[in-house]
Amino acid sequence: PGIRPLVAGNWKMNGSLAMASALVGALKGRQGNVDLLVCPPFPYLAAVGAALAGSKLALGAQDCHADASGAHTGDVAAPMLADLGCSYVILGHSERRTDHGETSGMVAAKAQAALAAGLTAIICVGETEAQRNAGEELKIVEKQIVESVPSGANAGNTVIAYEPVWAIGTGKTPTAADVEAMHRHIRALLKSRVTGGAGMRILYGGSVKPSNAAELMAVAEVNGALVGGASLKAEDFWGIAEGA
Ligand code: G2H
Repeated sequence: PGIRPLVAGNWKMNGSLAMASALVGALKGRQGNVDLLVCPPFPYLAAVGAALAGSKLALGAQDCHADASGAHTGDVAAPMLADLGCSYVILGHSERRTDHGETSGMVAAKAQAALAAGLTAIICVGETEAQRNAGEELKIVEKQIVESVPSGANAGNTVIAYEPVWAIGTGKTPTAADVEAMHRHIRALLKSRVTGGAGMRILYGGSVKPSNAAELMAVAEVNGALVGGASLKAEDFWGIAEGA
């Protein structure tokens, strides 16, 4: 109760400078009853940050390194993101766990770096289809949370995003009852393990769109959405925000 929803757009590896400025231009004047966040690819962060100045939209990135600086060619450090005006960073998205072999231990180290830089970490967890079919989803997600959430996490600096891997970009979504069972399980775990766990946001992600947002966002213990494909169009993203 009383948790203000967050609707976060994860642009993934999509867009262009022109698209980024058009999308932000269409969103920046709006202010609903939720917090809105856009997470563009690294090369567009500075431009999007400048375009967002003075608006209520927050800026976030899609990954960071676990070290604050150093010899890590091609990587981006959390203090650099803070420098650019980011207030959030998405960590441990299933695409990074799969494409880059990120383990929960690595995600925890990145999250620790994010918190040290003053960023809010959005830590992603979720089961595969095979794991759900085997009835292991609660156990798998619990293990991911235990291993991915760093010790300094609290309700102000960390957000959990539950994204069933089989629902990502597929158009498939779990039933409201399945989402509720998972989010209640996560809430109980956070309450028992994390400072302020009762107030930590738990987002749902995976094929959220304007037509299903209101139903998903009305589920108990769902405190917003992490939106991929539908965050690339201003009207869709706004439609989701209005449903939240
Ligand atoms: C899940 C989600 C955003 P989509 O990855 O993180 O993507 O909404 O396209 O399923």
